Amino acid sequence: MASKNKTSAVAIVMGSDSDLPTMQSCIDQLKTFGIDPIVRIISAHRTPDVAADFADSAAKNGIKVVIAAAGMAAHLAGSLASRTQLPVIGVPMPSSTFTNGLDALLSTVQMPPGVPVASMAVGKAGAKNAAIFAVQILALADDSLAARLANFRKTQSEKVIQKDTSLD
Ligand code: RP5
Repeated sequence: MASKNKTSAVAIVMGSDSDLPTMQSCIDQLKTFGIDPIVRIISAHRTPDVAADFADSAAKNGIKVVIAAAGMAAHLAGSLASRTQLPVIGVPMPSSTFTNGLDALLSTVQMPPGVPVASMAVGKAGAKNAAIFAVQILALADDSLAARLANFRKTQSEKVIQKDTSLD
């Protein structure tokens, strides 16, 4: 089914298809928790009307968390957050060779008081954390998801301990 028409508790919106290779880790991470996200390419600047329609209808379409990824003057997360009460997680993309993502980081994180965006780190680390953070939000009302999250944390710890032990 085309992502435009499917339903999911999580929507990933990115400003350009050039963001997709970075955001693939977000999609993949969500899928490990059994969440198949809606994935859209919507630009705050190039398709502002589509962005407004998406944000206005997100909650009534069953979306619970929006993940918004954009680079350069990254207004996507903030502009979506201005039109929905859903939590919006921003992921700054390292698309600009000029600042390597610092521009997008500041554009995403420096929201004026009253319209927050939960900003992640720049690039793939932020993309992965956005998925985990979305799961943490959804797990508040989903015991099965909370159990999967606990298992993820346990496995992650075990892997580090194993690496530490292997140095002996
Ligand atoms: C942003 O501008 C996009 O999110 C992307 O990170 C950046 C460059 O876009 P393209 O020129 O690659 O389409 O809006």
